[in-house]
Amino acid sequence: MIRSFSSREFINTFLNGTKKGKALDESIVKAANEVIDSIRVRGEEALKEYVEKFDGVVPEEWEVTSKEREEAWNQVPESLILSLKKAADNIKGFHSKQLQQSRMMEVSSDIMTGQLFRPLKSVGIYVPGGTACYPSTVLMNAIPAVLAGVEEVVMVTPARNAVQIAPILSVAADIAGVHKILKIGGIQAIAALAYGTEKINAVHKIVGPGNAYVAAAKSIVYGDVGIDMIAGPSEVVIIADDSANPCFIAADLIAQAEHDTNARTFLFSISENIIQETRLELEKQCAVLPRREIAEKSLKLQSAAVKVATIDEAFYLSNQLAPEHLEIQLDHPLEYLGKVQNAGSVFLGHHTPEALGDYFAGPNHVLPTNNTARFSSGLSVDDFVKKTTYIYYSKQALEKAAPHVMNLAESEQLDGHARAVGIRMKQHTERGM
Ligand code: HSO
Ligand code: ZN
Repeated sequence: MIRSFSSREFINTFLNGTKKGKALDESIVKAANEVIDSIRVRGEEALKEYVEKFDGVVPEEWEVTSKEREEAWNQVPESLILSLKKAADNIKGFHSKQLQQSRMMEVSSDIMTGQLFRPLKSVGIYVPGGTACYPSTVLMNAIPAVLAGVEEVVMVTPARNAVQIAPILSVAADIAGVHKILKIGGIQAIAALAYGTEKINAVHKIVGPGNAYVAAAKSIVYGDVGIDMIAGPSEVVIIADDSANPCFIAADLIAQAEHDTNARTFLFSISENIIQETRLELEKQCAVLPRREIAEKSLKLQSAAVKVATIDEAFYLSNQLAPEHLEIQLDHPLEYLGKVQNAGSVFLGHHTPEALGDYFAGPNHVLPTNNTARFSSGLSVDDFVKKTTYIYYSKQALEKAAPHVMNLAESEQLDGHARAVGIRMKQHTERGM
């Protein structure tokens, strides 16, 4: 069920032709544009129309009340609440180390330059309802925003029959510190967050995963508000040699494949034996998997095993692909970190399955997909802060810099710029300073 490819075949099949254009379907973009334009222009009235059209019922109020949020706690098992809290602690611990202080880079009585770090004022977090209703995603998106100091973190998620959102999502939102939850999903939710309505405040950035409609909507509103990324299907690369356990490899490939039929799973190994045994294990483990159909389809269509000649070749392929997740199932895995150029997140050794990072270890599970780890990174506190630079020069410092600034301005034929400096020099001399 996992097909074999040579390195060259792998690159031709999985790398060439996976560009973003393909991700957004034209008819979906058209539909999204229509909904967004209506809500932007007509506000609440249009929002209600679309919620009714797509979800059947309009909630009485968009916002989940504090009473509803309290009640949700009684509907989630204690043990699950404990696990969510432990995960949240780890995620907070990891992300709090990403916080940066505003800083002066150069300080003298003459010259100061520096950077101010300021949180975004308001952020929207999209959380899918339906089958991909993941409390872990609430934690991963909201915790860095709250830590960054965002004043208003608003989560949007569709309600079942316009009544209740999934209690586990509400509890996760409380644990993460989400300020407001709105019962809206789909394109409508993105439009309402981006442009606001009479009852909903517009936010400055929208993050979080969603289906093709949500992805199209995010790409349309981008520019008027910030967005995190347009996520493609989830991916994992596993690099393994004979020290690896084929049961573990197969389990991790399946964990990825069960996400959806487009999820992509790759095994690069110097050992033909490991590839063969992993294949057998995949059959065995899929047979007893509740999401067997999804996983098998994904494994059949979107997976590859590549027998490589050397470990370096495995890393070469992985760096070309820039996978969202990279598992290094080799002994002494830390020694290989230096070979990683492009990857969203790396899982080291035989006892660090991706699932550990998806839920619990602390680093974010919102990661760049579809070859974008060549130039971008997973979600972090940085996504929720702006950096404003500042400069101070004294008279004397400006005097020293003036000839250079004026030279550069004149070379660009921007006399106004040169004069803005020159006029100050003149005043210095006229006033005898
Ligand atoms: N593997 C997904 C995250 C996730 N897994 C959520 C389980 N729940 C993308 O990194
Ligand atoms: Zn996962």
